[in-house]
Amino acid sequence: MEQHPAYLLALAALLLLSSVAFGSWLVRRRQRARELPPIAETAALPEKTPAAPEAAKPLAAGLAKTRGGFIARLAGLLSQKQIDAALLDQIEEVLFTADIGARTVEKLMAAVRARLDRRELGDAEAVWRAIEEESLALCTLPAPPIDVAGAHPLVFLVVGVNGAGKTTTIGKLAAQQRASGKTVLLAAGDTFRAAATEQLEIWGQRVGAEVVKGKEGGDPSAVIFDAVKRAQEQKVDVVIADTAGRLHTKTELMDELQKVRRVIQKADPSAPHETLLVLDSTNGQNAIAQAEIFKQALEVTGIVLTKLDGTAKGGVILGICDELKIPVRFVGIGEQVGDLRSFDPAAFVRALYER
Ligand SMILES: Nc1nc2c(ncn2[C@@H]2O[C@H](COP(=O)(O)OP(=O)(O)OP(=O)(O)O)[C@@H](O)[C@H]2O)c(=O)[nH]1
Ligand SMILES: [Mg+2]
Repeated sequence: MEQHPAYLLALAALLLLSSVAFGSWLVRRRQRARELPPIAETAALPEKTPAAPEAAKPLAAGLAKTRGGFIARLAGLLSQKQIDAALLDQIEEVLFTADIGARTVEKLMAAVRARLDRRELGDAEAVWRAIEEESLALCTLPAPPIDVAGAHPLVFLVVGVNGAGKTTTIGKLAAQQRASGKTVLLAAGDTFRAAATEQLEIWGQRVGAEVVKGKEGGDPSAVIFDAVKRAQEQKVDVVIADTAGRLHTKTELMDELQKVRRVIQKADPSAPHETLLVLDSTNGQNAIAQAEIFKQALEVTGIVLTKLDGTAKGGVILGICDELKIPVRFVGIGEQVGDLRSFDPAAFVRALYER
């Protein structure tokens, strides 16, 4: 019985000590909270980590089908040493099968024949190099670099028929811009096709870019105008606008795209800074015919040639450069985020003809 008071005393002392410790901890915590500035001032939304384009596959790998197609057939022909008229005809035939286009093939062959006449090409190897050089000459067009730093925001308008690869290209392009430290706003200007906006939103989330969207069936010009205005207010570096690839008629589509351009110019008279026409390389010569229609309606400043990985007729790029005289800006060589390459004519031709 005598031990009870001592036990109780110890317990009371323990309680007292812990409440003092808890009290001083509370006081310290309050003091620390007072020293910190309010959350709103410090906790700016974290910049989303730029989505680094996935491990880049070599350009030559993306061109494997074309290299295995007409390029392999050319190499087969040129493995023979004898250069005569028959061989030149055979070369011409192979080039015709590559979707390069008749006029462009004729131009290319005329240049090769002229060199042969001047006795500049002594053997098959020299003929091969001549074809390569003439190909490079065909796709080297004056193309001032895209001035990402010059315009605020830089506005890309992306056009092309349905399924050409516009939205995918926008996603890849946005990823490139984010990886180089730019902020990007995407404009969901394809209000015609159900699910087009969702597709763009998935890309937006993936690469860390906000998407400005309107109502389904709404006016695409209004959506893109809003996006440019918002980018101006929020000092966003780059706006990339998606558009419909199909309306009820082709004329309607061209009218709509022309209106989009006019309305963008109300937000920024210098925009759009780049109007990119997306062409599907698997459409071959049809891609060139499509491009002519867009070119008549709009001031197209650059071509994006997609799905080069899916065709053996990558020679279409030579026809596109030669017929349209619009610089190819990018090529798509797959469905992954890293599968968009800036078009460098020399690197491209080297990857194509490399043996
Ligand atoms: N293999 C391959 N597929 C591609 C490439 N670019 C786009 N695609 C595919 O092509 C299909 C159509 O691409 P989209 O980006 O939806 O085409 P779109 O022009 O936006 O089509 P609409 O919205 O219908 O006008 C998708 O399945 C893409 O993954 C490419 O470079 N290579
Ligand atoms: Mg689309």
